[in-house]
Amino acid sequence: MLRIWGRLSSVNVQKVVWCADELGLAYERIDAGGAFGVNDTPEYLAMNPNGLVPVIDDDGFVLYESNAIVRYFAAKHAAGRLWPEALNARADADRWMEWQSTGYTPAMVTAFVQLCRTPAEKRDAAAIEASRVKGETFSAVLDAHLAGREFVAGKAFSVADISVGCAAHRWLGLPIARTPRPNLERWYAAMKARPASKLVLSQPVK
Ligand SMILES: N[C@@H](CCC(=O)N[C@@H](CS)C(=O)NCC(=O)O)C(=O)O
Repeated sequence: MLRIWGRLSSVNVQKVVWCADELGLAYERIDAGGAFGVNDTPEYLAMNPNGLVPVIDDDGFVLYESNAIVRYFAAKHAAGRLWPEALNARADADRWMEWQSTGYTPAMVTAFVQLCRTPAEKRDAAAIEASRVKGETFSAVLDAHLAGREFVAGKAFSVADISVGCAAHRWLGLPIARTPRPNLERWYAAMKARPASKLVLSQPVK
């Protein structure tokens, strides 16, 4: 039995849920984190001492860190497909997952927290703008990369599309002014058209 802990509004939980749906896995998802709590209980902290979501329990194998979980699912259920086996192709997909988790998502996190989780009267306009500008810089890199490309890494859908796709979903859903990015927007529309992304990419950014 596969269990996934985490609220669907979390970008990191979204990656794991989209990947599980892409692979057609049967799972139970338990809301945790944010207003749901759960992630501060001793039982939860025994699974993830960081107290963050997501966490999975796959027949007794407990794992946290969203990108590691996505790669675990892909390696277990779609070897050579969602996570390429050829070394260079695998490194390319891994590179974009790192880019998402260490660059793109952190760039926009202040804008997200300020605009979606902070009461209007307590918002810091300068911090929002600085974060928006950083998000634009990363979005420009992704847009240029996607010119003439159907997928983020290689010639087929991969784990990189899932991780970067969830970050792009947040970026495109933020209530901010954005520079049009035709390649990014075309690729995102294609990601959104995938049946397995329906649950995740229809989540409001909040
Ligand atoms: N590097 C971790 C980051 C996990 C993380 O920061 N999760 C956030 C939600 S996106 C969280 O648990 N926040 C506390 C909460 O939701 O209560 C991963 O990719 O899984």
